[in-house]
Amino acid sequence: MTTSATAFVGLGANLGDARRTLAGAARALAALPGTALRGRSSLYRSAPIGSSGPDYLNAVVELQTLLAPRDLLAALQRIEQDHGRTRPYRNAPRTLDLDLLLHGDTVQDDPVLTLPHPRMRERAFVLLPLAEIAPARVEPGWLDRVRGQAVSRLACGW
Ligand code: PH2
Ligand code: MG
Ligand code: MG
Repeated sequence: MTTSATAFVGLGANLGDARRTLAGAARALAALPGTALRGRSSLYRSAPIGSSGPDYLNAVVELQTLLAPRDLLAALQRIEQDHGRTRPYRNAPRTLDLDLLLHGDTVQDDPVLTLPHPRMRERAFVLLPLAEIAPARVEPGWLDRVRGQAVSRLACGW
């Protein structure tokens, strides 16, 4: 039997019209087969961490999906490419980054995909939007550890 999972995807962009790109990406996620968009955080702005270029816009969305983790990852990479993503070097500025943060309660670590996302706990730009839409998925104490990272929630919508 195919089972449906609740998945969380982190979105980021710091090149081009980031807000428009994130909105287009959310539409593309909602259009994936067997997938519904169940929630979206506010938009958050932050300086690049371990990266360079303009400030990032970040957000997190919740999906209900029949896609298995690897199939969803492949779909995220296709959507990144459709939005002009290039990978000239690690952490390069990007038009669109889609990170699979959580897929149900799946725990896995292989060369293709690690779940939960291995760096999500270190990043305020992931934890703050995730806590906004799914506080139960953010463990007590995680937010305290990223308190030094400046991230601002935008009042404007997507
Ligand atoms: N993504 C990175 C590296 N650094 N910094 C911010 N503020 N937002 C990001 O999405 C981001 C980053 C690698 O994926
Ligand atoms: Mg990323
Ligand atoms: Mg990524």
